[in-house]
Amino acid sequence: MKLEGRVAIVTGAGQGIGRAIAGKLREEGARVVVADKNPETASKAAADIGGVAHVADVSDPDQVAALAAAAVDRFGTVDILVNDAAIVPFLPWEDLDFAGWRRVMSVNIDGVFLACKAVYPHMKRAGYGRIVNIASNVVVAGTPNMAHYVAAKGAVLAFTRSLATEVGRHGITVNAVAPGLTASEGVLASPHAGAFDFVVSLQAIPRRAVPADIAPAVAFLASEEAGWITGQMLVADGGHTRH
Ligand code: NAD
Ligand code: 4PL
Repeated sequence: MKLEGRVAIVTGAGQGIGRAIAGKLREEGARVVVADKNPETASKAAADIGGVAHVADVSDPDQVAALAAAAVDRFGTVDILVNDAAIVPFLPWEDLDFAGWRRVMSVNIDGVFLACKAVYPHMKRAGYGRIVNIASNVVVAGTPNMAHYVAAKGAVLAFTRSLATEVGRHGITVNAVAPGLTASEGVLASPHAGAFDFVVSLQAIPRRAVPADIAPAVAFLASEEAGWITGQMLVADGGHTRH
């Protein structure tokens, strides 16, 4: 098992892609903190995969600090951080207002910043860390009806590259995984579900992506053996986009 003994925090792990990632890291031997703002799904996912639930809104600095502290209290350190929590909106440009823009920024990029800040002292002390940020292939495809989300994911990608440069000397890698349209609970309950036929027609592999398609890329980048890969974006989208 690639992640035996490692301690991982996965945000947004109550459902969807985050939950699949948390399950995969657990299967690979990691001790996993299943973090989500939703207490019900966090508890259920943690019970199902054999992880520990922690309720936290990643846009709240105090809650994110408490999340990292709880992981360290329980397991002694944090080796792996997966920033998956995000709002996935469907909103045409003409209906997008500043409050909606700010809300998406506060979760989708501020949340990544806060979680990285909270775990960094522990990774620096250990001289080891693996940070994997969930971006999206929308930064390559220019997907419509979510301009604020696309902008935030572009920020996640650029931040990934920059942070990687600053923390590499401490044995910490920082990478992004970029899924394409994926049948998570959130997407299936949104107007994005109507885009599957079109998106599948653009993919090299012509079927719907499911969360389990994304998790292995994250587990690889979270492993010790991926230590020479940093500042990168690994696109897992069935060949929809190529960059
Ligand atoms: P989802 O909506 O099914 O699940 C998201 C989870 O994040 C939920 O459990 C939710 O409660 C949690 N969450 C939301 N805001 C939070 C907050 N402020 N604090 C803590 N937890 C919060 O979403 P998903 O489709 O599984 O997406 C997961 C990740 O994958 C996101 O980063 C998303 O942008 C990315 N992504 C998704 C797709 C897709 O098509 N599903 C494609 C590319 C990238
Ligand atoms: C191609 O990240 O990557 C819709 C919704 N379509 O959230 C995404 C594509 C969505 C995507 C995404």
